[in-house]
Amino acid sequence: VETDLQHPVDPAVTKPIVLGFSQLGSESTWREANTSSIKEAADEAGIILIMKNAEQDQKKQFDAIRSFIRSDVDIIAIAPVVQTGWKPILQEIKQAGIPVIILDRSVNVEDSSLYITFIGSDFYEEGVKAAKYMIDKMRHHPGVINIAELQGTVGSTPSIDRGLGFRETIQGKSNFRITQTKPADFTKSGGREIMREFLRQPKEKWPQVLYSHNDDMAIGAVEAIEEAGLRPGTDVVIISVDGTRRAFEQMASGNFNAVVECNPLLGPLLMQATKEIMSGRTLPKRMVPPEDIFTQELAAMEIENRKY
Ligand code: GYE
Repeated sequence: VETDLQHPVDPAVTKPIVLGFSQLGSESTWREANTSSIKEAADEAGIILIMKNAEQDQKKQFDAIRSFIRSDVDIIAIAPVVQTGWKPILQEIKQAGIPVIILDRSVNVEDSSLYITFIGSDFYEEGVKAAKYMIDKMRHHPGVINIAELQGTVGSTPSIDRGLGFRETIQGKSNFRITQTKPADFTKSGGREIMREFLRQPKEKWPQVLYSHNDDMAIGAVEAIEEAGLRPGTDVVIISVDGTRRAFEQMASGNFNAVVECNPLLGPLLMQATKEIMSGRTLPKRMVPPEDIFTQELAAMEIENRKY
């Protein structure tokens, strides 16, 4: 072997890590904050990021992942649009010898060796928090309480688990009834549309509480509620999830009553995990960012602290 004396190999100069990231879409304020956080954190960490937006289409995620495999990235991160159907593609990645991080939403696979770690919130717990707030808030309300629910993307972990945590918490409390529930895809326009649909139904079905799986849909719903001549936050108690600055503004103005926090700023954690995996360290199978619930009382004060 000849050594190149003019260009000796400097062990201190290592190649930057290349991370392929399949982002599921750009449906919400949460998602925008998530995408920016990942871009910024990659920049800061000196990691080369190849990001592809799948626009809510799992097949596009598969295409993106295959392109990452072809260009031989060091590591792949996936924010999965829905939680089923991942086994074959994860096996392809495994065969290519590339480590995988699951981010934000989870995947339903039995073989947990198909990914290194899952970084994301406890959506079930978020549903529990929303229901507990509601039960307390409505404790003096006589009679049956109608609940309308705006679901997120069908088959997505946050929608499934936010629904489940909420339902299991109100189970056995016969005065609480979910009278209207429908997916609105985590979008503001979806929320407006479906809420209008709910309010076209007979008044007996109208909700005293709206539980929305994210802020954007709830903001859309506020418009529909006002159009119907009802006061959001008073005639309809509104509880939503994410905790965006916009949601805090809605709380401060009295339209939303409570917001369960779900943190999108996962970039720094993702980059840290990436570096640790590349340097051969083992990571916990699950990483959950700390999260809170906020109510109207403190909203105005908290607005300026919101980072997304
Ligand atoms: O709550 C919603 C977004 O997967 C946690 O997706 C995320 C959810 C978030 O569109 O706003």
